[in-house]
Amino acid sequence: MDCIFCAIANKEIPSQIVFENDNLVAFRDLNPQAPVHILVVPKMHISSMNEITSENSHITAEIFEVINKIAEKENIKDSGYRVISNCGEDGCQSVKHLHFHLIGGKKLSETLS
Ligand code: IU
Repeated sequence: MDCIFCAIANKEIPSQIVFENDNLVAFRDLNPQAPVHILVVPKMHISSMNEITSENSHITAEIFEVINKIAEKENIKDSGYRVISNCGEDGCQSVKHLHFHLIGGKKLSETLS
């Protein structure tokens, strides 16, 4: 299976990693939409939010534990930030490996759609 985020997680493709542990990796988005734009992804291939199950949901929980630590490191914890996971076609998910966008460092738009 060809998956770009699996390749990034396995260090087959270089990226700017800001955090990593056994289960997940966080790296800077190649096309940042804000001063801070980091993608947090499970190392295990999970295609999207639709594939979160009771067997793998501990990794998603861990991702959310780590997100606020990264926000602190990036100095956006107090000012605030947004976490987004696009899912499927209408959600405009372009990479079919579960990922959470951590976006901040500026006042974000009030509209989500
Ligand atoms: P999306 O939610 O699937 O649309 O987001 C995919 C993101 O992955 C998007 O913001 C891209 O800029 C980003 N990205 C990346 O950082 N590095 C890559 O090699 C590829 C996409 I392909």
